[in-house]
Amino acid sequence: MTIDVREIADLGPDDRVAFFDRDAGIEGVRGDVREIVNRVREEGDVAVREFTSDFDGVEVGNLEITDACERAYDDLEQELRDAIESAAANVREFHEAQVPEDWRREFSDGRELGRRFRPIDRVGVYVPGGEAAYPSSALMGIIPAVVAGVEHVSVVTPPAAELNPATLAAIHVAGADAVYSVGGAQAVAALAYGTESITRVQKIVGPGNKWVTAAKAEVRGDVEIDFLAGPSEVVVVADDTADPELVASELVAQAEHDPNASVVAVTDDEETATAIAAATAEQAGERAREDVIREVLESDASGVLLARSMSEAILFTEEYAPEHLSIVAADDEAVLDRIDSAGSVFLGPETPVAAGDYASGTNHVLPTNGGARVTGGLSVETFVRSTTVQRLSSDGIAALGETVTTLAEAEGLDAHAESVRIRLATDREAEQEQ
Ligand code: HSO
Ligand code: ZN
Repeated sequence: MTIDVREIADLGPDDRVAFFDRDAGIEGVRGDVREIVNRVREEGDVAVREFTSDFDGVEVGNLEITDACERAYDDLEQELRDAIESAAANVREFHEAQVPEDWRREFSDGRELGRRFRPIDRVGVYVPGGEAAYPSSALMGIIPAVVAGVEHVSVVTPPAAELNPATLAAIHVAGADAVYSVGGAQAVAALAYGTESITRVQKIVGPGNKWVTAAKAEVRGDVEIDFLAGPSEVVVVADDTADPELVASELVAQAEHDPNASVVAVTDDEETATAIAAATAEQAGERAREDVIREVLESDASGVLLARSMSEAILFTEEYAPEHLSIVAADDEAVLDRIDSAGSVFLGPETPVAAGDYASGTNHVLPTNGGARVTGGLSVETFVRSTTVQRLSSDGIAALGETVTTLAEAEGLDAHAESVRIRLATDREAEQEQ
């Protein structure tokens, strides 16, 4: 295959839509998903079993498979077990560093204010199965919840004639409390509303296919969700110092996930652009998942872009708001300084996205389709709620009194105003004297 280098300046409106409105493809299944969700909500386990039989072709006995995860761990080959343990340790360490601390401080004029953080009680984590059965995603979804101190972490993962033992083992290592063999929209509905065997949770997180994502959109409101995560994306920003082979390896790597993945390299150097395009085409042909990769590289939403300057490359990237951003440039920190919207950033030639996908410690469950403009990926904060706490001294309420009463009266809420006046020392003394 050959890959064309396109100039950013020449992109037409349709090209821009392809790059900037990356659709998760969920709209087309919303209707079907609504029916599944409603049936599970009304009929519980009966509906879950029926959909599992229809969609997964499996007659599940016991829905709960928590013990099977431990057995899978015990039976797993040593090398894979060590890799899971060592990735889990790094993910745990990075997320432990995020645990927010309660604080209380004296502000001016007698106001003591602070924040307190407490974990959510019950959360559900969707762990994909089937072709995209990723043990790494089990670690990324479950560990932050466990580190946050969530009391009960439920996991759902699609059934199969033979479940992926590494995924089950990773679920065990990550520390899930209960694991259920159910996938798709029916799994999301079961977590959202509860069934006879599956306890209802307060928040559902984790990536899945479009049925799972559409189901998360459907139950949102009745239950919290993290965000709607679609197919993988990467933007590599490169200057003339970048090694085209390394840049190409990043594009090809994320392209192998899914035919709907989006992979883009953007550079201000024509020679680099041409070399990246050639190396990408060549590497694509050498990978086992060549067909998937080819489909991605042939789509309008992927490719190699030539910018007239690094500024233009940076503006493109900011507008794109990629899930993964790799920066391979002489002054990568200066490039990073000018970009605000990216899920996870990888700096320098020695930092492949795959490191974060698996084992460096950062989370790989990240916002796609421009979600990085408004949110980050899964973290400990996903699983905690904050409470504000305050105490006013008598000076504090005295200093604040007039501001509050004036605003309360402007809103026509005189009981609010009175609740302040009743506390004002002067008023109270005056009353006592009467
Ligand atoms: N790049 C994917 C995560 C993943 N990669 C799992 C390999 N396994 C989405 O961030
Ligand atoms: Zn990946």
